[in-house]
Amino acid sequence: MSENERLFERAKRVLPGGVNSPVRAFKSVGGSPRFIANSDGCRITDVDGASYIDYVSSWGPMILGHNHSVIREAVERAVGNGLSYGAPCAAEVELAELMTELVPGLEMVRMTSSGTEAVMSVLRVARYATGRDKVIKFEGCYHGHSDAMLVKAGSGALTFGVADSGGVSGEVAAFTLTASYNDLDSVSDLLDANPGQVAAVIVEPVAANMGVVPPRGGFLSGLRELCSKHGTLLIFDEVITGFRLSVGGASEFYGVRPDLFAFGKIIGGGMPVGAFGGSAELMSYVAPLGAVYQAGTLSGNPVAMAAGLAQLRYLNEHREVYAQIDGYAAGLASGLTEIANGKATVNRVGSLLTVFFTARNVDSYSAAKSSDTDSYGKFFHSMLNRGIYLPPSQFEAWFVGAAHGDSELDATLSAASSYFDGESPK
Ligand code: KE4
Repeated sequence: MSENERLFERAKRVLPGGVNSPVRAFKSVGGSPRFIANSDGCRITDVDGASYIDYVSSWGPMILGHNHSVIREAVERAVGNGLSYGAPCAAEVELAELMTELVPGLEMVRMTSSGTEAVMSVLRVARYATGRDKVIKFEGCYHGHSDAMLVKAGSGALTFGVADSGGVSGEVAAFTLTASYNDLDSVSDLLDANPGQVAAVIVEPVAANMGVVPPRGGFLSGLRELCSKHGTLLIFDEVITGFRLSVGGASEFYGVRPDLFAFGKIIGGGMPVGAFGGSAELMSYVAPLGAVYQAGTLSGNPVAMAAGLAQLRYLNEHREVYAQIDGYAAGLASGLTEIANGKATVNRVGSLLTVFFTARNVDSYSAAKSSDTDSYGKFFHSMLNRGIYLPPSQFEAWFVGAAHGDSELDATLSAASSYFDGESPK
């Protein structure tokens, strides 16, 4: 038995499913997860000493690669000054100042310790600001695991949401309505059916949690217009896209300005950080300034702030990184498209991509769900065995970072060729 398997057996005795986050368990691709011992650049190494080119990148934070010297040194300095104070520190001010400088329309932020917390809190602000209870999300979009976001569409006759997880009460679910991504009519229908009742529409500006599905032309601007018309606040969940698509995130990349934002991942540099924000007016509702209570023991933690600040400063001062990672992802996407030769569809936005095992054009959740997940599982393990670590689910994004280079691109395409050639009839 390998050390990975020994650890997984131990883990399953004390951690539900042997993991601290479900997607890590390899359930949708089969097999046992790899327990990672260390990481550097674009590579991770498991406890059995096997090394992989990493396209999970901790699910997005490691845009500069693992163990980047600028981030490591900033963390080492911060650790020398103490781990946590439970009191304000300069780094949280500096990170908030940089974020509000970089993101158009972002005037004030509150730090949290996860993206889930950021989304949960920003929805509370939206409900208070509008005096309305309902929110609209999109099927297939994921916004963390707060109750109101673990909801799916009710039956056709109903516009009320129904729980999409155990333990979420029906009463809570009823206030979350579900629309179809890239389908503006589905949003206007829900807004018309719930006049004056919808506090917010929350959207991943680039859907990445159904796999990468780009917004159709006019979709995001259409949401902006619909929300303005109905007095509903538009929330961009930029936990993935924030500071990834550009230094100003998706709102700058697409030129559409939401009322409120949620952030995470990259602003933590690998440490636990989330944030939410918007106009000073809307954020003035947040305690202790206003009536919306929101708090956190480790919010603005000095070590986490140091990591996020180091990464964001580097991205701001080296904006050529965006062209570099987008260029790598473009080469990877076009290479994979050619190699798959119609057996898979590759979607890409910036440095995010997904290989969908379907011949269909994937521009909706239903199209994404038509993918053959068994084939993805075989592809995943074929690539893993060749030293390429992909997301262990068809419905996730691949994350390219600045440490991925030509040799990794060649190795990835070569491994993919071995899979697809092996699949082609002789
Ligand atoms: P966290 O609570 O995991 O920090 O963030 C939740 C979240 C919110 N919004 C978006 C758009 C997200 O993608 C996420 C979390 N992303 C997943 C990956 N698809 C995290 C991986 C995991 O759950 O283990």
